[in-house]
Amino acid sequence: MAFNYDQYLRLEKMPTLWCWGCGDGVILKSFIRAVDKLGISQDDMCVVSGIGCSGRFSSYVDFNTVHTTHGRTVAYATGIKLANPDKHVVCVAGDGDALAIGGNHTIHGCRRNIDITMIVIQNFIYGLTNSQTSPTTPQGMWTVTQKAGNIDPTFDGCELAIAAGASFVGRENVTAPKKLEKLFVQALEHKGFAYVEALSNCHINLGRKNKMNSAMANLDWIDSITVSKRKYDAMTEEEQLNLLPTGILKQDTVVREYCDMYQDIIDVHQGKRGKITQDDFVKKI
Ligand SMILES: Cc1ncc(C[n+]2csc(CCOP(=O)(O)OP(=O)(O)O)c2C)c(N)n1
Repeated sequence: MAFNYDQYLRLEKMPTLWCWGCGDGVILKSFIRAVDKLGISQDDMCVVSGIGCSGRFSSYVDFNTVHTTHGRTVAYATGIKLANPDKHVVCVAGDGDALAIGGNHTIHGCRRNIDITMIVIQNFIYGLTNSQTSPTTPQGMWTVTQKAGNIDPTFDGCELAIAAGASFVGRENVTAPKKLEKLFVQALEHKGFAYVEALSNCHINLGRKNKMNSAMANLDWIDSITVSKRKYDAMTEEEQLNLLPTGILKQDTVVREYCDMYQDIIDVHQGKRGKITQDDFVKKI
């Protein structure tokens, strides 16, 4: 029987404001299936989104939701998680939201390794505001702010998250919704900061002047630049150039999670344990 999404949706908000053929709907449905698979109660889930097409995510799902300011999902989510460590807290942000205006918050969420799942909807462009260059726009592409072609070097959000200390980093493509669902399950099960990049199409704003002005053409292009991590690792550096590996790119289950460490502080103040020392952070291998 086909999966029934109704229980998890705010049906009064339908139809969505997303463009016809936008990958954001695929990501939303994959996420809902992941939550359902894990049996997480809707009351135990909080979705925090920023501003952008991706920001609409929190309007459509029937969980606890917060539609925050541009680039500030991680800041809000950190407060929510520290006050409710037993709940699942998920950020949803666009590539502009997560890596441009919100880049600093993303870095420090990763560094703290707080138990938040961050879904970055990576469509390579500022979608909502009509095609400005984002940190992930490939060099040479047309944007409304760089009509002669983008000269800015391109950011790899997953590499950034790995370097900043996120304990789970993964990437998947909307053309593989089952894999995306599985990656969301793994990220939600992981205790620590999970950075998940969902590659999505924006044929309306990225595609319109970059020779892929249909959803299929944009998705074909995304397919052409993605390769599984297993295959990617077997390639030479030259072959890897301009390709994005998919799947789980990093998982560290040993490093301590921030809410757990925060509990240590509470315990110190309640006289339940001695002061925190460097030994509290020695990795158990
Ligand atoms: C502080 C602030 N600066 C700028 C904006 C304007 N703005 C709204 S959404 C957006 C970018 C959206 O791009 P992205 O985050 O990649 O999300 P998408 O729409 O592609 O999902 C911008 C610049 C804003 N709302 N608030």
